[in-house]
Amino acid sequence: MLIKCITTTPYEGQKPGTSGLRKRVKVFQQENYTQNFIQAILDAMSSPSASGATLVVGGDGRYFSTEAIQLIIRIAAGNRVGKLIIGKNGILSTPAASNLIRKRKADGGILLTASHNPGGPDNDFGIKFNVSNGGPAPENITNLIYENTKKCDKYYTCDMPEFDLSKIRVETIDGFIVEIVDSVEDYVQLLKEIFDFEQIKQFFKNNPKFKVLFDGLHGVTGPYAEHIFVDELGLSRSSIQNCIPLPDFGGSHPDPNLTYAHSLVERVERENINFGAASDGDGDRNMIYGKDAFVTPSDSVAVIAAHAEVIPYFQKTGIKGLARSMPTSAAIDLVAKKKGLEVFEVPTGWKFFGNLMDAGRLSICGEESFGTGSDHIREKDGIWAIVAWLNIIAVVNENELGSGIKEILLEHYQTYGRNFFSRYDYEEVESESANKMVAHLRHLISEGRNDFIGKTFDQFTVKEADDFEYTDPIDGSISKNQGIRIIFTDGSRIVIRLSGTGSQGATIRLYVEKYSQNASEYGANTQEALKPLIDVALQISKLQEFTGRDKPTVIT
Ligand code: VG1
Ligand code: CO
Repeated sequence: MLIKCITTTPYEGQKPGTSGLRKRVKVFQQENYTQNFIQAILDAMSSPSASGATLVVGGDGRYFSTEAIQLIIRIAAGNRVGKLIIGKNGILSTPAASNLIRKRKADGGILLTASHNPGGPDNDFGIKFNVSNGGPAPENITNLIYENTKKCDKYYTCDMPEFDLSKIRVETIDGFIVEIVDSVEDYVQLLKEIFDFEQIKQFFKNNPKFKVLFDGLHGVTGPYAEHIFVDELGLSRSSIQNCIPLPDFGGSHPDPNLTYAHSLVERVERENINFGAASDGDGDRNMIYGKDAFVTPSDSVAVIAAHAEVIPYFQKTGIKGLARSMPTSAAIDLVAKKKGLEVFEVPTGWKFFGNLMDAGRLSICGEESFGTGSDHIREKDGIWAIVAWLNIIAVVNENELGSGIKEILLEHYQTYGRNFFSRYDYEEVESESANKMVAHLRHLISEGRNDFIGKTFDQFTVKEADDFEYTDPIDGSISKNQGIRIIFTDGSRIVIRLSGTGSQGATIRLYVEKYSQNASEYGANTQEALKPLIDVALQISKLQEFTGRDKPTVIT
């Protein structure tokens, strides 16, 4: 194996965002663009350095994945990486990759995904680096990767024929080991250790009228779902749809929400399906949807936390603490309060949960963006959340079928009150106007602060306002400017931040939350309940004035 040093020039803008580097495929296809970034990742590794390290490699199978994996194999060999563990055909869901890193005690992993962003030659690709705990690299490492990209003038590679990714085996090439592993097996094993598969299976057997539909949206979860829902839990094949992973996700948006998972939503309503669920391109997001009952992700994680004692894994480990990302509704905080647990509020992005989990202070956490998970791995986990709901439903209905998704939600509201929550996304806004809007908001809450606090808009009076700053309780690292928060005296809240996962222009996210303990409101329509608050958010932010947008691209 002849190692070669190739001269290259740095590219601008290779800054990892909320979850890795995400750009158009065409950007990654530029000469040495992908090579530079991979070299920058390997150079950011220390203790151990890349030389001699073991890395897991895989992704959601989107367009350009196999080309990228061939590059990674050669550059890893060029940097004298010890071993690569690669999912068969390059396929690993993000949760499965996180599990594999932990199980095999690897030093990290390179995940090839742009999550829920569309795929194909004209759409997005992404590369993310995870560290040895199985979680996304923390900010000090992503910053280092970025610094490395800015001065990247060479990379190491070697001459090697195309590596066959389709056969499970171990190959050693001059001391460099490449192992191709089954993409699904270890992950299924993990879930079987966490949940009571027998009880769920029995529940389906006892209640043949309880209908389930899972939608893989042609993302990576198809093979995982087939194995778990059909082979293990005994559901019929017609209980899963869009479960063949496609490099372009069948031309659609692999994002499990009411807009993009509409085929699931329509079937659930038309066929009276009791339990509908979907997952995103790389398998870390989930949506739970029953007839007439959409579960907001903020509620979903709160419900799972409230019922966690029925899940065998938590019976063993106990529930160490709960957490949510800042824009996520405070529904889980109320569960923590009732159970006497610690609850943490971290910036957007899963990387902030890892330290708390490693320190034994966090068991269950979630994000409003359809992300739910636990300390079984260090990524959010779509199928985990779906099976968690099924495990809860099986136990709650042990004696008689009476509680579906809707009943469980209502019962939750009766115990804890209801946190109405919605997010408005304004996608591909001109960066300059988005930045101007943020500058306007920063000005409002800083210099103009004295007259802003106490000011009344419609029925809402401003109590506090800030740009969220997080100090990691474990390592003390500080993350600034994580989103503008405006909190009103009645506990309602507006949050505005710019997305860190887009690949074109800017995406403005506007989050609104209102808490109610009035039982007559629990059945209310979310958009109607939040209308006055949304109007105030638009008034304060001057969003329309700055961006020219009179309505959002997506509402969740
Ligand atoms: C979005 C979500 C965030 C999530 C991230 C990655 O980030 O808001 O909650 O962690 O995507 O999800 P942003 O910066 O665009 O708001 V995924 O499924 O890409 O790994
Ligand atoms: Co994802």
